[in-house]
Amino acid sequence: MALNSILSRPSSFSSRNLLKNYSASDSAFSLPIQSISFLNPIPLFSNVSFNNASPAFSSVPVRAASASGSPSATVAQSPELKIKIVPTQPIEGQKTGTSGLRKKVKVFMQDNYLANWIQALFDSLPPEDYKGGVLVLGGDGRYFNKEAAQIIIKIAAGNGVGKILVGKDGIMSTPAVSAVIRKRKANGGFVMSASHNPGGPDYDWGIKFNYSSGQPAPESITDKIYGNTLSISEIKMVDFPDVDLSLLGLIDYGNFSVEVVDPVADYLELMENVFDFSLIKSLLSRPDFRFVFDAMHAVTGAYAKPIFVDKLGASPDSILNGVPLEDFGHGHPDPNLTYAEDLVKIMYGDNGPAFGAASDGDGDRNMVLGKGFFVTPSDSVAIIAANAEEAIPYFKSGPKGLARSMPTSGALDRVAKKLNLPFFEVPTGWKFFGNLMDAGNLSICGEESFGTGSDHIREKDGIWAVLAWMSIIAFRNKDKKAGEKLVSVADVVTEHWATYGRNFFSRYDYEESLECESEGANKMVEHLRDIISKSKEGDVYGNYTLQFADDFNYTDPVDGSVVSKQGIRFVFTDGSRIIFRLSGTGSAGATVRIYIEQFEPEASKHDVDAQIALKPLIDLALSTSKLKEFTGREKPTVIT
Ligand code: VG1
Ligand code: CO
Repeated sequence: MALNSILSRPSSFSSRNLLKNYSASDSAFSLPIQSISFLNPIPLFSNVSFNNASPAFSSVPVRAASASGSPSATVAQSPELKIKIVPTQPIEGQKTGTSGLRKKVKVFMQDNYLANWIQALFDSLPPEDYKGGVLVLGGDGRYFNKEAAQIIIKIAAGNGVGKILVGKDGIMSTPAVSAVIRKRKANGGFVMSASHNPGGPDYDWGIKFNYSSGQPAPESITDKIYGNTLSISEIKMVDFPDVDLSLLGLIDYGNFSVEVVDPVADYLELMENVFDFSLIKSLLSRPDFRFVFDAMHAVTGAYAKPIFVDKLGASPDSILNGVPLEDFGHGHPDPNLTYAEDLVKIMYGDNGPAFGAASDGDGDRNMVLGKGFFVTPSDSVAIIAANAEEAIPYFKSGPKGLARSMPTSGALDRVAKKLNLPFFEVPTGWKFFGNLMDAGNLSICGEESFGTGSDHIREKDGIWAVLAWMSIIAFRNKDKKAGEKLVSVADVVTEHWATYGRNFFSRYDYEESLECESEGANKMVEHLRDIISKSKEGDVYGNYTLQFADDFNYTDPVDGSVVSKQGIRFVFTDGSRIIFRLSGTGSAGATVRIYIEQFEPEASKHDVDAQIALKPLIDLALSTSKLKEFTGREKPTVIT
């Protein structure tokens, strides 16, 4: 019998028969399984009968009071847990991408698929990093998280972890997991999420691992995990019954315990230390200021009400899609102009509110909008950095340094220059910021992909970014009397452009689909690599003259580690850039991303639509790459 099928599921779990319907041997299950290969599947726990199980403990564990103050009881005296060694075989294709391992949920539901990866992870860590230690477990509430949580808990117990802190119902946002790891001095933590990818039986699932600083595991660890997935032969686990994650409290199994915690408390406390909540409250309680937050039926649904409504006084109807759902209400929980449709309609509609924001599946991304006005993420991080010292108490001595991912526009560079701050350009993916933060060289950073954050944790942070923007708007309006015109989001952005110049920026995404097969996308990349190998300074591209073209390499200034091939860039003499990358967060096929940027110092030319301002460069990007020829794609799926 397979592990997945012996795990008891809550009866409320609607699709508990799915596994039966989609077992590895079932011919009906043909699409996703093609991407994985079971070399010789040995079902997990094949020799264990759960009904007459000699459960791994003899007395029923008792839930006791937790740090978060829930029901108190006596802790059960349990003998040492019995560890079960379960034979397994390697499964191909378990290599992590930009942020964790992401696959179709049905791939993860295959026998041992998740269990193998989790065991490979423990096999990759030095024992002192987890034996008897504390790990955090959270997730975005997506389909399969409930089962996955039980698998992770049982394997953690089997590998000698001392304690797991789990968010109630398995819910905890990515930034909150990072915050809890840091606050509770845990050894690391898991996030069960495929982030902005859609969820539900036909969509995606994912897992990320963060280590003790709260930072996403670096490639040195993820490479080791991948290596171990190729040679794994056994899984260590304890087969106690599923843990009830719906009640707060401590469940003690003797040498292992599970503490179900409030996913919001530690995170909220941190936010109260970073920001001036009374300043933000003064803005949200103004009758002439309206705000709306779209949680996209994802994890920030659990955070929005306690923070924005209960603490900061926003009206309850300012939260849209505030209940986390396993399939995100059939939505694509990616906060951009295409997928955050509900919010965009409101903000661009008649009588729209002054401020709108959205967050993604796992709560680490953000989109900020003013009334009928979109703030590009590249501008957003620059504006937060420029205003942080006066508007956000955490930065009262000024930021230590600034950083952005390579494709993100140069707006932040200009702020760093003006404020005379250390500045860093890193590859795409939040894991590259952590070392700079730990070394005390970096405070505020961001990515063009709706990720913004600071060294208050080691992940990008959607709600933090919204609170940062609220702080800036509140600070600018703090002396405004009722009836006076308020400084708007658009005012803050246009003033910023007037001071620093405007970096016009756009990203075209050709998202994975049957039409965008990996083969065409890979050939396009080969073609581009061929061009850059022959290119030289002074080459003429339409109206642009090439300064250089390369495939971005990065040497971490703190630990000296090197990563290469992080994106093909064409940089022109006027500072304009065209960048090409393949996504590392998809679950099948290929997603091509094209990033286009051009700087405009003249304020009189700032009030132009980015698509118009960038048209010549966009055309150049499409013709140089021969994208249509290689991929057959006529149009991007998402334009930012
Ligand atoms: C994308 C973004 C990248 C971000 C990553 C994880 O990666 O471009 O900037 O760090 O997603 O974000 P890629 O490889 O698909 O371009 V999240 O919120 O999905 O964890
Ligand atoms: Co995310």
